[in-house]
Amino acid sequence: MIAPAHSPAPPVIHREDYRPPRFVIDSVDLDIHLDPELTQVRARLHLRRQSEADDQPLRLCGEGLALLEIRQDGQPLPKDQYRLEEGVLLLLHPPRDFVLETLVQIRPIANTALSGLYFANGHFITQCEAEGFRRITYYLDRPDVLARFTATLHAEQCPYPVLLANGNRVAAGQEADGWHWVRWEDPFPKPCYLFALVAGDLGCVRDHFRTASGREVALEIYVEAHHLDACAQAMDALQRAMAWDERVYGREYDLDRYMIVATDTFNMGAMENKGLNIFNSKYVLARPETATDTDYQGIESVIAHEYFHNWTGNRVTLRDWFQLSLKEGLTVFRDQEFSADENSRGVQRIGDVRRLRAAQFPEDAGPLAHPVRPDAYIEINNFYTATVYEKGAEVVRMIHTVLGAAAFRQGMDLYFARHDGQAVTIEDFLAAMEGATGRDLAAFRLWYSQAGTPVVHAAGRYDPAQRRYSLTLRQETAPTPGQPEKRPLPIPVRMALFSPAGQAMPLRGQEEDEAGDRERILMLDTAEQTWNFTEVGEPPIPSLLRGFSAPVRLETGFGDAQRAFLASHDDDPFNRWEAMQGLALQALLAAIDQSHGAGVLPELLHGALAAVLSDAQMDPAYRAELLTLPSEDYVGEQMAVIDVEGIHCAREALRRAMGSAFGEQWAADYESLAFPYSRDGISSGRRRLRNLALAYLLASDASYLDRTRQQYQQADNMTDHLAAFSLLVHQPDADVSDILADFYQRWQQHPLVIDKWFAIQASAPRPDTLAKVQALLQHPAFDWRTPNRVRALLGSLGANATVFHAADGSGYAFLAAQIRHLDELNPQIAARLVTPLSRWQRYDAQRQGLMRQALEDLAGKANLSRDLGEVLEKSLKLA
Ligand code: 0A1
Ligand code: ZN
Repeated sequence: MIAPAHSPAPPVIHREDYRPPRFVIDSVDLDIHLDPELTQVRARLHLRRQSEADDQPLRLCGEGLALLEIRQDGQPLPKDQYRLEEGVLLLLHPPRDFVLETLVQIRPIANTALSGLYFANGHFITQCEAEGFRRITYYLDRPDVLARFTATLHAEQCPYPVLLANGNRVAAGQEADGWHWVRWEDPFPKPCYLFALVAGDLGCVRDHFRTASGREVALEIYVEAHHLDACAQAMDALQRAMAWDERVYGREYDLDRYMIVATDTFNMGAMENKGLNIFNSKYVLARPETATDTDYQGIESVIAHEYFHNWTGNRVTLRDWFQLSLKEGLTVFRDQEFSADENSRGVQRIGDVRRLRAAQFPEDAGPLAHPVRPDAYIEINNFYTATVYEKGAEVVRMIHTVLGAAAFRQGMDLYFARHDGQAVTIEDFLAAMEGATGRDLAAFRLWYSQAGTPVVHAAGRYDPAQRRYSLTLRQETAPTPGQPEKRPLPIPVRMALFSPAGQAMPLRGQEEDEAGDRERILMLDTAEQTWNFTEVGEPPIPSLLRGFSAPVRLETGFGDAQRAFLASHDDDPFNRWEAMQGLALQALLAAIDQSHGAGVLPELLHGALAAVLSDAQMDPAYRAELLTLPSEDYVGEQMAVIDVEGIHCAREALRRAMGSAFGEQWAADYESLAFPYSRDGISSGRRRLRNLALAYLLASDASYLDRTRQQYQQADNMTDHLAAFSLLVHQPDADVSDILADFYQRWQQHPLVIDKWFAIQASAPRPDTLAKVQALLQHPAFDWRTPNRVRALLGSLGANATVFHAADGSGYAFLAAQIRHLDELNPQIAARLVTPLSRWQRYDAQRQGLMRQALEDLAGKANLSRDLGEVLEKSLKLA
């Protein structure tokens, strides 16, 4: 009998084990013959040993490669001079300085993991971050090896007229049998994770940008020919991002050509390959008929994000993958600031914080919690997380806050001056900030190494005799896996004090430098600290953590009276919104607690809503934010044990109550906000508010079903069409099969719209949803190999609280079965889909048992991928 094959536990990579590379690669010359079935990659690497004393073998990474030839300085390498091991090509006695030439074969059509070189929808695409290049050729696949790349691509002219790679197109020609070739040369040394190639039949939208120093840069967006009309937003956003980076950071683009390629088959949002960004088509293609306002917004921010990487990520790159947030946190911060400058700063901040709370806070509180700079990983692809991206951006934002914009810019200038062309660490970034400003950021380093979300408790005391107000802030952070003890962090708390009449008071204390400003940043950097404000004539109402100045949970001990006061008087847009959310949250929690269903609006909430509803001067997008209830997930986050049903019922009841209490205002808004379609921010804000009004009307009055159907039929843009569609499909008991069929019929030629069709059905809070999703797996348009489609169906189901958390565990078992299947095809996406199951500690005992059971069943699977294995192991460890 043959013993069951147990693959050895995959190695854990530790940050502390970092060693500089023994060899550098000066240049890489790739010659690639592209064929979906069998692609041949010839690579010439000029390698040089770093140290005279070193005589260790050379280990090159390589996965799934068939080695056909190997030569050293032009001569075939004898078999006893090298060894092929799992994932490694070992050269036993390499010279100090030599050219290694390998020829390997790969099968792009069989690459369903979408890492390395793959073939999908008739195109060749690469994705090399983090470690995909080793699936293309043998290489030192690590970010601190920077080489000059040349790539010559050969392919059949007919299906693949367009051949792209990084840098400058230097030569091209025809070959026998209808083949052609193009050679690309990238003058900037780069790590291999930034290598890219694309081949296919693509059309191109061209424009240009003149840099501040007067260079013309050709801008090219490559899409399938039928999408050429859908690239305007992407092009416009790119030009605005280029101008912004010059204006705000003094950074110009460096090549003569900037290319963007859109593909329907991509694991992530987009990728910043040098001079040749590859994008999920979701973040490029938009027309008013097919893309919502949210889609347009997403395009603007992802286009900017990838563009900004050219300096923060590419010109200055990473020493090792533990430093991932050096490029990601910084670049998210930059794209958030860009969007804030281009749109409404307040609305942007609210959205950024909402995302942080929805994705990062739960991550930080669960079994997958890790610091912004992790200490260990098994599979780096599992660390492209909300913590590395969004919390990383918050840490950069705090540094920006404490230094001020001008000093921060000096720090950035020094960072680029010192490290252009280098592979560096988060420490180098902080040292540049310190070097340029003379400020000490020692304490801030803890934000990079300590996981978990701090809780800040605030308590105020007013002494009328002394005319003094004392504010005490106390912080604590709960243990996270591997970090039982937590230390106090430096937490900048931006604050103001309001008089009972609603005026921000001058702030005076013992320190001389206080000129009586009306806003201050308190630096809480110990476990507990008290600040005294003097000459305070009346008991003030504090506005704390303005603009969400630190990624913490704030416990104020406020009552609804203070919240209602701030909801009407706070001049900080974020805190005003926060106060409104707090009022609604308290109403929901009270209703859940007393199981009374939130059928009546508490008086203070009623008053606050009425004030916002009657304020016609307010920016409609901001107004919509103030009138939107906290999400079910956010309410759940505030509970010791998440009561899925209770939250849903209470929130629906509150929506109904809000609908009927203000029926006339909603109806008036709905009518008066109907404007001809236009793409500007005011118009999209109006659409948002108008669709919110419709949602409240429909929640409280079933006769609005007809009006909703009418909007669905008559809308001239996807925002309004989809809003109505979603309301109809999410009706708990309406028969909407005609609408579902109609929508599919209309949009079947548009994959991005069909993704919405899948997603909205899978997020319906209806008892028949699981059966529906089960059936949709068999739908001809469902495709396991297209990540957007899989996310639309299975990602949405996992986020659909009442269905996924059905008390009988059917949602858990279903999702686990699908993940098991997906892991065979695309481990990265499979591992990501586990997230909702990993949060089992937050539910009641029965659900906990069922969720763990689903995780354990998955963990017992044969041939688990490293990606899924790591996530399951960590999810189950925390017993
Ligand atoms: N660096 C890209 C995101 C990205 C990360 C990993 C990928 O494959 C594993 C692909 C893209 C960004 O931040 O935009
Ligand atoms: Zn990024």
